[in-house]
Amino acid sequence: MIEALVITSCALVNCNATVSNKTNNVVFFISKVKFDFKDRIKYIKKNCVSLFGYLKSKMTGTVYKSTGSWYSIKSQEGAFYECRIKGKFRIQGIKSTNPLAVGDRVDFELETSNNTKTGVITTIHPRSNYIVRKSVNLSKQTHIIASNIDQVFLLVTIDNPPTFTSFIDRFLATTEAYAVKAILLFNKVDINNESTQTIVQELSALYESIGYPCLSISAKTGENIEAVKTLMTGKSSMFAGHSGVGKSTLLNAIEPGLNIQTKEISEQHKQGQHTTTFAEMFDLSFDARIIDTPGIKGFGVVDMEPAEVDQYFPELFALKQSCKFNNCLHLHEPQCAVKLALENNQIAASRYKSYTQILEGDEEHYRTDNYDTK
Ligand SMILES: Nc1nc2c(ncn2[C@@H]2O[C@H](COP(=O)(O)OP(=O)(O)OP(=O)(O)O)[C@@H](O)[C@H]2O)c(=O)[nH]1
Ligand SMILES: [Mg+2]
Ligand SMILES: [Zn+2]
Repeated sequence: MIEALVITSCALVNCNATVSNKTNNVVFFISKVKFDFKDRIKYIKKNCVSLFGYLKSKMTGTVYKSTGSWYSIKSQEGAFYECRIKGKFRIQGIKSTNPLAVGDRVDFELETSNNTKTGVITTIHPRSNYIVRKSVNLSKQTHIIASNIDQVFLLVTIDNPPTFTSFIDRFLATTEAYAVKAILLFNKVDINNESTQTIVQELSALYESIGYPCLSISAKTGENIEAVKTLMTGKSSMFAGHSGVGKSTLLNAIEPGLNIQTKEISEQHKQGQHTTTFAEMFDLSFDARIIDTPGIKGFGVVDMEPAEVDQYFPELFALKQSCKFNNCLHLHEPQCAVKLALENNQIAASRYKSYTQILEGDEEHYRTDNYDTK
């Protein structure tokens, strides 16, 4: 008889059957077991095979793509698996049309049927942040565009298609609310004329002054693409913006091997054609991850109380402490520092207008607005 130290799992010692049910809590301990040599080898073999088989089938990964009920998940080891959610799967506190979003970290278990390995997602890890879009139609449903991102690039074009300040401001208010860093990329500068170039300059000056970095780029000619790559390095980013602003074209310019589908904007409507239909994450060759997203039409702001909206307009919020009333909404209150700054052209009329539109829940008219950077 030999006294041996065997590393095993308590669940395995008791009964193998319990392991498959008890998915999460494998407790390791070192037990003193007395065996003769042969039994010991058998015991170790049997238990190690089951233990490693069990551990192997339980994996952690990141959602790279979601197409309806299937999710492409990249495991920590770098392999892709098609996975689905079994049964009811709800995340507390979020009512969204999609329970899982690109960027989510999940645990999943592998199953083999008909010689193909697919996964069943069992757990979602807490999100560090996420970007939500609320539909502006009657349903008012919310959709999580992406999660666990370091920064979002909002692509803006002036008239091919037009991106208005009300849309930009709604988007930026959401990034503020969800604590995601935002950068503005004014794309298609190669086709700017004098007047659209002036608008780009004015908008850049405005948003830079508030604290949002701005870059003028051309995905077509490559202008400033290296600068975008520098900002992306070492980070997980997302490209957002209306359909047709050039999100996928920019991604192809950054990483030509990807060959993502792009399409001309419609001549007649000057709108994109919703070419990208699912958000998808890509690993790039220079230590960066990017999520390409479908074009956003309207952008409803999610669940903001009137009293908190000014928190998501940094330059307005900075003035709030000088307002006479500490619960000032900056509408008709006396001695309001925001209104005073507006009269003195210290804050932009377009920003104040976007603020009041959000405050009043006006989600119908903001898309028809024109540029007004004064
Ligand atoms: N002139 C010019 N055209 C560009 C530029 N970037 C993109 N485009 C064109 O704009 C059109 C739309 O580009 P996409 O990359 O498909 O736009 P998208 O933002 O991915 O659109 P969705 O997938 O529908 O959301 C294509 O015809 C591109 O060639 C640019 O910098 N300059
Ligand atoms: Mg696209
Ligand atoms: Zn005020």
